[in-house]
Amino acid sequence: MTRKFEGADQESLDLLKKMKDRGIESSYDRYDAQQPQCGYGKIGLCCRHCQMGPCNVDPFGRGPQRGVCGADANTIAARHFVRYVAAGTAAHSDHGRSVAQLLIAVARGEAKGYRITDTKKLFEVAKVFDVSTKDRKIEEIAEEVGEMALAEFGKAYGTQRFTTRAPINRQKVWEKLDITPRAIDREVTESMHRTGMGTDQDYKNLIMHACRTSLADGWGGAMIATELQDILFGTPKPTRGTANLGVIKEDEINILVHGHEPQMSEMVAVAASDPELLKEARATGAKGISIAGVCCTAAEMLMRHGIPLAGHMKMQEMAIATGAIEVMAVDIQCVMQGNEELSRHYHTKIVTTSSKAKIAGAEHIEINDENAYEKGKEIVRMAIKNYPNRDKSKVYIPKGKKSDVVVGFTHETIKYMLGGKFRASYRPLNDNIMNGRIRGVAGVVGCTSSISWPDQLPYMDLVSALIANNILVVQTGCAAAECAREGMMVPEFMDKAGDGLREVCEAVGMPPVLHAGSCVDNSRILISCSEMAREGGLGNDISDLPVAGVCLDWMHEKALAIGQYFVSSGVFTIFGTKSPVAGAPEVDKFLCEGLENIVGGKWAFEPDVNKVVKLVIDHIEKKRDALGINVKKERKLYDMADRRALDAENLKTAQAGCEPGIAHSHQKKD
Ligand code: SF4
Ligand code: MSK
Repeated sequence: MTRKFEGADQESLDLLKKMKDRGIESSYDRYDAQQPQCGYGKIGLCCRHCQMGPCNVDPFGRGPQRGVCGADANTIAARHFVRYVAAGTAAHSDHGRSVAQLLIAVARGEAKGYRITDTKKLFEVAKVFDVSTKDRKIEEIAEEVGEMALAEFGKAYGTQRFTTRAPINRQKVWEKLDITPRAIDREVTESMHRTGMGTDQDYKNLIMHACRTSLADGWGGAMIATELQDILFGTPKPTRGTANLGVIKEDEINILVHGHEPQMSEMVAVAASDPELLKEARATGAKGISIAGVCCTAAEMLMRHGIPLAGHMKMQEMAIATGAIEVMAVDIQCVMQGNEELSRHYHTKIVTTSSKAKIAGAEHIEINDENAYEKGKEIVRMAIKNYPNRDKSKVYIPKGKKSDVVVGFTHETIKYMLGGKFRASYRPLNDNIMNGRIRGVAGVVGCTSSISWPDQLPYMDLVSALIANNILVVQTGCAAAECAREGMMVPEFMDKAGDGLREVCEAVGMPPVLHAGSCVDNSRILISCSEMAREGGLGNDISDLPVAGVCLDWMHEKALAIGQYFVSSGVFTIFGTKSPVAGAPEVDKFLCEGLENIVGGKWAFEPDVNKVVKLVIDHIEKKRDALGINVKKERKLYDMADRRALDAENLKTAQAGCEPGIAHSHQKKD
């Protein structure tokens, strides 16, 4: 494939050009080398779940229509989809499990360097878990909360406790369908069991289990990760920072932290400010030690500490190719194995830190709850020692954009910003949606991938169009990082919003594009949606809200699990690729149409960004119509009878403490 090295994101393109000129392979070269990729696999028609296979089904009807065991296209595609969801759920949830274990260790005084930061959040979670807080020490409460969280993974009976945070009507939908998630490990295990040879062979039954498994992610493992991380490291608040490759410092020792769990990155950041290590750093001639983040670790560090964001998933190679990285410390998920080979062309050391995620050829410094601070120091010292090996002739740090960002818009922040410290509530947001200043809310989340060349900025195009149409955008993960780099996450960007949205942003002083965290933090969006439904005026279930979810450039299984838990929670969710089950039109139709009548949410798969914009707007307007909040007020000359009727209505609504016209919808539903 012929690639152009000029266009949008010139910084990344310049670095890719340098790699190419030096004969260094990138993920884009590997992507090209993989073409044409397996057509069966792309559309969900390849099964290799047993040794009689791999089996393919010919989508054109010219070849086999069943696998050796007799599995048809629907079964094969649905099983393929369920395994995606199960793998994504496992990834988020295993992350959540580590955080629960760390919380217990901290509470027991066994984790040096960590502490409990947000006791308010601890009390909130304790309430959901029925943990008594009366006359108890913080450590006692934290230990029991940690134990309860850990029990969510393997308990023999009962369902996920965080599901009780959903609106009552949503909980009833799940109960009726018997998809309220049970133990997280059970749902993942059952997914693997059902999708093996000779077990579940009814695509609808399989997809309903994908719903339940995904809910064990969003309202289980992922939510545990987010909430317990907030307890340990602090619930993010609006914080300023900078984003893009230009945050890498030419005259300092650069350490990149990459992956997902803040356990490692927090300790490396703490160690980097150790006076003794700073002294050692300066002795090498460097001006200091600089930490920057890549991928979702970047989001965690940026929103809690303002530590700069170097780039999103597909920029990890470009960051190394600046030639100015002494150490890239990684933990879990979204770390390319190609980094190790790439690092050998520079002086960069790749350091793995998790026992679950080693890379052949990379250095391994294992971080656990007990040794994290000491190991963090070891990593920093390794970077200091490596600094003299930097080859200045290979250093190229793009001097282009280095964007300011304001991040940290959790559901708590949104509530406080809109409602004020003493009356924190979603009421103003709901009111502004009802009066039409804000048409609705879109969650634009998820990955970036090496499928799209850097000159494509799909999230930027989408988000720009949505805010221009007065749709408030909430972002997480690498999608958020793309928009952060493009300077869209500052209050000044409100100038690009439609009049209504701009008016609200001006009044509150917030950007029209809100950064809500990493990919595991999509659970924050579920809570925001629940609060909006609970606040009243926008229906009484998440599926009634004028909201939509979008992920354009998805690559990880986690993204599909997130999409499925949004759908299962009642949200219309659009992915910017062809359907991963396109080879089985009945399964595709069930996901994209049938599910709406069952769970209230549905999928769409649409690679054209302009069409995605239209899908979001049309859906939001459809929901507004259904809520009756799109009624255009006609000018009316009131006669006396009309006035008397209006007075009577106003009196009635004043007695109910409500505004005219929205009396019923203002009442809290549960
Ligand atoms: Fe083929 Fe059936 Fe085995 Fe899949 S489970 S590989 S379709 S025989
Ligand atoms: S890192 S899962 S590319 S968002 Fe969370 Fe980014 Fe997607 Fe990985």
